Amino acid sequence: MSMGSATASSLQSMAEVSSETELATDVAQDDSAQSFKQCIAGLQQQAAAAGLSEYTVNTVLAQVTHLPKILEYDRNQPEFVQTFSGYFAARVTPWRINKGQELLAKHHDFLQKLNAEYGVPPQYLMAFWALETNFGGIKGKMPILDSLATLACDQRRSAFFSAELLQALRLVERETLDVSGMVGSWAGAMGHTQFMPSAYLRYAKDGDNDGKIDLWNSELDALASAANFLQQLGWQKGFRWGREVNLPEHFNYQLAGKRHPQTLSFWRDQGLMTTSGDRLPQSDLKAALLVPAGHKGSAFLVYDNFDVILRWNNSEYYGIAVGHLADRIAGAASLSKALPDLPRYSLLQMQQFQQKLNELGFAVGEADGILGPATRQGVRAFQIEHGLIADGYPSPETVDAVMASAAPPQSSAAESTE
Ligand SMILES: [Ca+2]
Repeated sequence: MSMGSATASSLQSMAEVSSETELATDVAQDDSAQSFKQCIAGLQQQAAAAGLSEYTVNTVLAQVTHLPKILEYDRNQPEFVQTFSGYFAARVTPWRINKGQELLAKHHDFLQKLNAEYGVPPQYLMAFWALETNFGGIKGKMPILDSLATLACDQRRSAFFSAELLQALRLVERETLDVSGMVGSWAGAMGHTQFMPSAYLRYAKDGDNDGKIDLWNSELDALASAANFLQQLGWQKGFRWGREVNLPEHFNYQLAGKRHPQTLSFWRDQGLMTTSGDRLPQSDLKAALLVPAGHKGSAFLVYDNFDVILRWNNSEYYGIAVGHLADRIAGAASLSKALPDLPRYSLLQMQQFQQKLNELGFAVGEADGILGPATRQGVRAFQIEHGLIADGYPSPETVDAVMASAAPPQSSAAESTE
């Protein structure tokens, strides 16, 4: 889920980082305990007004606890910028392909039923399941109500988490859940599929027909819920997510980017080929071209269903990993190119690089260290002007050229890329 995109695996490393941070003084803790109490009183009023039962309002909600470590997770920023190669290699693994195939066989009949009902092929459900919780292996252990209450009473995203907390309480009532078993990620995502409370209420299904929807303990409930969720997000039956393609020599990389979809016929005319060397079909189907690791890495054409994957978790890396893992579980070959060895920039280096691009007049927006569409666009414009391959990827060559442009920078991001 987007708010739960802090999946369990990234949570573990965050926990390691933040365990070293000591908490505030006793005085500050007294203050925050007092304001938390007041905040909960306000939420109790909201819950009562929303029609939740007196027991839920005065007992369940009254007993939630402030968890300062949740705020540490929320504030934590990674030190290094994630590369596509690093992200992909950690998520599309031989173990996951094998396990996905095993589970595909185990649940074969049920998955076929889901495919008929929701139009989502089984391998995609396996891929989401793998990326969200490693097939249920890492579902998160944070108490959901405490986590959501802590975030609801913090000013950063209070409205969002207050709403999710009320939905979580509604869920407790509807499913008669035992609150102590209601655990998940620090940001409130639950069960095999890491659904936020609002998604659980709205999209979860009783796959095993026992009269309850249990995303923690029932694999069939989780799979049916994922299929229903994807259908509701707009999954187009009979279409794939995308595919890896080969680009011709001297390809015009200005055509790449999520924001520039073109028809398959257009891409065919540009000389794009399948990885087995065939021309693309003539078709009005729209597809955008992604080159997430620059011109040395694989290129992908992505269709409408890729956007559906991004509605589950808004990250192009995530979308490609889910799509490719699904293909692999269904028996497809690995990527046609090795993952390129990409430089590992610190967040600070990437921010300095973005700032420099802004100073040079290549507007990349806020220098947040994130390699998003605006940054790729600005990098591409710089590359064109400097006769570099305009793939929008900050290769060491590009970073060197940017940082060496015009007035000498305060520190060179290129130095540590060696
Ligand atoms: Ca059930």
